[in-house]
Amino acid sequence: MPKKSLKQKIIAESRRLGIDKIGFASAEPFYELEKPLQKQREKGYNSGFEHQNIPERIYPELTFEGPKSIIAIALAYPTKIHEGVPKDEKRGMFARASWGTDYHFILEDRMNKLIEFIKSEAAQLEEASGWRFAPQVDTGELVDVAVAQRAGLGFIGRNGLLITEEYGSFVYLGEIVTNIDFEADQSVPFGCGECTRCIKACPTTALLGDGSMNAKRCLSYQTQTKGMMPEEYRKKIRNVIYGCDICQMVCPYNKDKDFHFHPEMEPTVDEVYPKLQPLLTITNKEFKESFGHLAGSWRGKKPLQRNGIIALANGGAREALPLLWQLVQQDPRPEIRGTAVWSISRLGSKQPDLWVTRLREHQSHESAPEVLEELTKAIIKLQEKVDKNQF
Ligand code: B12
Ligand code: SF4
Ligand code: SF4
Repeated sequence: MPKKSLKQKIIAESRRLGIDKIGFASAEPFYELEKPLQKQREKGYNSGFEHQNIPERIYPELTFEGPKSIIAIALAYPTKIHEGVPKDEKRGMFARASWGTDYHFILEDRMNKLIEFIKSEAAQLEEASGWRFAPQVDTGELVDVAVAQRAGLGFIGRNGLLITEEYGSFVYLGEIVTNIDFEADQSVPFGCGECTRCIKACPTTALLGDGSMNAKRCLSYQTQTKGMMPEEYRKKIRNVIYGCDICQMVCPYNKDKDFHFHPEMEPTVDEVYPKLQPLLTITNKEFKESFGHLAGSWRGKKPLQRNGIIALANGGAREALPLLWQLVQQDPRPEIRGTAVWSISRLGSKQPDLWVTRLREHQSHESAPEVLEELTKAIIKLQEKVDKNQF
């Protein structure tokens, strides 16, 4: 069978399987990424979540010998929730890439089905016995946006993300490296023009202007770390306890983009806008049941709880003070105690003398350096308030 007709059959099948966009690229090395990847590493601008072996990122032949093509796919995800978000109590928010079932499972499922289809087509062909497939999404060695760009799914914007014409950047990406030689699609030219909206809107100046970023300054990264969050980022996350959507929300290519093609991706309000106080004392079992299927739970509950404590302070939730004080006294995790101290220093300013007394008292029971540091800063801040009130 000529490869062209196989390609057409794959495209038709991809539609049937609920793959929103598909493209074909050559499996030539990604030489153009070598310098940016090295530079990012030298400067310490990596998040640490990306695949660490740079040659494997550049050379698809290190995935398996003799790859010829890469099939790139994109699935569009919703940006608006249909349910209203109740104003009952303070809630956090997961960024949109963590709405519904973890996209890794959804894309893996689609790619595996597509591979099955190609294999079933191949069954009639002798040459097909040696065909190989390596599907990957996010955690694989390749740079997903670079593959998608080469395969013609869209262009890489100044926010570093793959922007498609039809769905904007609110798409998940995956790819299948294969040794079938497909005709490659045309890549899409850079489409940002003179626009710099995302760069101006990024609250931490993480975006460097050329599509690259200092990932350590990105709020998405900061919400996924396990230790204390550096103070400069705490107010900036507002109530978002996982990820950040700002450089996508401001992008003109994303205006009015909101696709609900995949039932598994539909968010429910209590999952993606969780009530913050209950989140802070949830057991591991409850956490797994309520949030375990979200992409944003991959680092476990601690970072989300830490961010939830910050979000309570950012939302002025004084009603949470008793719970925060309980955490300071009882939680075994220093990051949780330390962050709760910080939130008390902001929420306790109506009764600064009470909180100075309590926090001073607590200093003698505390041994973790990060908590002691937060206690010192909180006491100074609240004492200033006490002094000011006396005049
Ligand atoms: C590590 C990682 C992160 C890190 C670092 C992000 C980063 N940009 O490097 C953190 C945690 C911060 C992160 C955040 C997010 N991520 Co992320 N992340 C990844 C991951 C696993 C690796 C990325 C990587 O290799 N970076 C290192 C190198 C490649 O980046 P770089 O040195 O800056 O190089 C870039 C520039 O040089 C530029 N470039 C090169 N040549 C040219 C030419 C021109 C003209 C231009 C403009 C640019 C350009 O392109 C290079 C590639 O981006 C990928 C999955 C994968 N395997 O690829 C997902 C991935 C990029 N993430 C994704 C998503 C959804 C997000 C978030 C939106 C999630 C959220 N809501 O919080 C944010 C967006 C932040 C942002 N603006 O990038 C999606 C993006 C989908 C899309 N439409 O592009 C991916 C592809 C996962 C997936 N399979 O769907 N992520
Ligand atoms: S995700 Fe947020 S913090 Fe990260 S680059 Fe975009 S706007 Fe900046
Ligand atoms: S906001 Fe503007 S500069 Fe940024 S990615 Fe979108 S079009 Fe490009």
